[in-house]
Amino acid sequence: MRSFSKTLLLFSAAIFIVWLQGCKPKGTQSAVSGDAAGKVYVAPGKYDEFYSFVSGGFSGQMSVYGIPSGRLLRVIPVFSVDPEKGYGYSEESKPMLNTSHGFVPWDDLHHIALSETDGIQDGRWVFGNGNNTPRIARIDLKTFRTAEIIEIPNSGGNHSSPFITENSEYVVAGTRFSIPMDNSNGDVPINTYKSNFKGTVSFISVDKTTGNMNIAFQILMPGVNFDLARAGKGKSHGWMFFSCYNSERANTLLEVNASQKDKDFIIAVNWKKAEEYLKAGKGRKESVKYAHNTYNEKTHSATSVIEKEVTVLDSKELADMVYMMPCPKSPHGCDTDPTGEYIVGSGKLAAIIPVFSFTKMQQAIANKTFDGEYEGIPVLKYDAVLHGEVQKPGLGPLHTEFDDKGFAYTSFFVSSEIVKWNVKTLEVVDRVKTYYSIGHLSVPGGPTKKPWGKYVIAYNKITKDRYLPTGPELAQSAQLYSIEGDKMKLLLDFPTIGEPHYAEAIPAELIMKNSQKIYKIEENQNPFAALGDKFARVERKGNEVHVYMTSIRSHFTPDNIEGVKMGDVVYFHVTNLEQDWDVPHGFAVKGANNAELLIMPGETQTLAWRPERVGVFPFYCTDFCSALHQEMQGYIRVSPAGSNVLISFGTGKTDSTTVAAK
Ligand code: K7E
Ligand code: CUA
Repeated sequence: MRSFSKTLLLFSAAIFIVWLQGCKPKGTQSAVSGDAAGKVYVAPGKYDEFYSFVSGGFSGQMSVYGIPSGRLLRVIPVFSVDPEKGYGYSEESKPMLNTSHGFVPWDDLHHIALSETDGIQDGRWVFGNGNNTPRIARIDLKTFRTAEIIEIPNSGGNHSSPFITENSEYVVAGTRFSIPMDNSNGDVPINTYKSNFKGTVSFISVDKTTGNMNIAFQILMPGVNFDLARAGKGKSHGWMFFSCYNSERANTLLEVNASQKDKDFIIAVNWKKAEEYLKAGKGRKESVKYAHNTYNEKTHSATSVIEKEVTVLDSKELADMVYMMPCPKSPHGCDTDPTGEYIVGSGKLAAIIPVFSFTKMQQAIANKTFDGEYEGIPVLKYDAVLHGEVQKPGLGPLHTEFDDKGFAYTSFFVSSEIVKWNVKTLEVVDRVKTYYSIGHLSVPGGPTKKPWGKYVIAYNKITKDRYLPTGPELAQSAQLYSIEGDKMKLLLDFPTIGEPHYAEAIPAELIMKNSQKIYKIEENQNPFAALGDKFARVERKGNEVHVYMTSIRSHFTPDNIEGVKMGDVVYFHVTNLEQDWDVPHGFAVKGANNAELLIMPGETQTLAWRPERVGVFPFYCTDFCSALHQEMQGYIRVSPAGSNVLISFGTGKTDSTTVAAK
């Protein structure tokens, strides 16, 4: 009886949905079943089950969402300046964006890699790539702040990056554009591509304790375009797999000229072998130039060092290190399953999905089952390394993630769907529509040895009618599906920031327990810190005026400053004396050609200001910090050059307002 009325209810709900769709603009579909809301509802005051780290694409940042609610928790500034947090504006953070090209305040962040121990996400760090000016960033998940950025030399467009090995031994980066190498004469005709342009893949080591990155070695590769990659795991640990396109090595109109051959390659790199060659001194030291920037948690300051050398191993000269597996056609995603046995290549223009077998690949290498070579690198016979092909999966496969039950989920851009298939039998078992034109997809833990499963999230490229219109540009659209049952179920749409490509989700408990609440004031080693109101002062050094300022609810010390003259550079070194969680103070001054500072409890940050006119300039706290936040303000007086107004400063002095400096 109960089930009958339930069926009736579902039936009438279905009619209602059909009726609803009829009223919607063409193309808009909901297809959500009745219990979806309950599945994504996280009650006020409750936490989400997963953090999802989402790349910001052309925003250059990373954003953090709670899953299943789809609530935006934070935007982490990485490669782009962020005035909200003073990132790239404060003197302390500017060096983070230094490169061999100078200060580059923007990038294009596509891929996320969470650190792993034994192939399982460990919640320590998250890495992201800068696609434009080749860089990799490491974000510390204690603070959700960018801790390190390393530039990649011999690279043009760091797309195939960062992909991480199962114990975070390396994050790996393949160049999207092949280019003349940095130490060669770069001034060559572009149509000499085939002779002068080369590719590289870089192995950046990650220190087990500190996370610090270093370029361990680069492998010189044929001049193709590297697209994506995945590390082997389990039995294939020690190998890295890269997809590449443009095996035609075209340098113009790639749309046509790089789509000639019906197969490109998955390139398999034996990095354990590369390590042996490196140890045996087979690497070539090459002079290059790249920036290596680190943020020091004690001084709250970044430093940038220009490094001058990199070790290169040549794939042509060193045997048994690199092999090519033919892969139809212009592969994009290259993904390894949780066991490490299967390697999935997703050819954007292919009608099938090829799945390669690591065991067969090992046999083919042992038996030298080659199909000639490509630029000096052995090409393995397609049939010899193939586990099988997924037949009629959909149109335009891009990326594949895995669950904990032996299933793969592949995104299809052209046919706008996620297709679920059995990794062993290659049978398609389910498909759902995405709205619209999905790019990457993400299963929590999906790229690791231990997928957490439960959901798959679609990151769609086209939004059209999913949200209220907001002029010519619409919010990017992500969609959450349940994968707990046999059939995938759409639960939620949520808007995202920038243009997300990849994202990785991880159980919240692996991160939240380590989350830092404040910076301890007694550990503050910023050379410009004022560790108490009594240390607040203003000092002139030639035409530099250094204001050592403190902030605490609800005043600045000093809040009246005089004696600045035209031609001076004023450095406001603001120390936030608070030691409570979630009490940042902001700092902004009228007319500054700069952003605000947002200073965390116990931290010191510096704003440089070059006054361009005489007058009295207000400054104030930008972050609503107490009932008297609006009172948290002050004045700085700027006199003409050559004026005889002495430096003086104070807070709460009502007679002459200020105290003259010695
Ligand atoms: Cu958008 Cu990984 Cu750059 Cu595919 S990539 S979608
Ligand atoms: Cu401090 Cu508002």
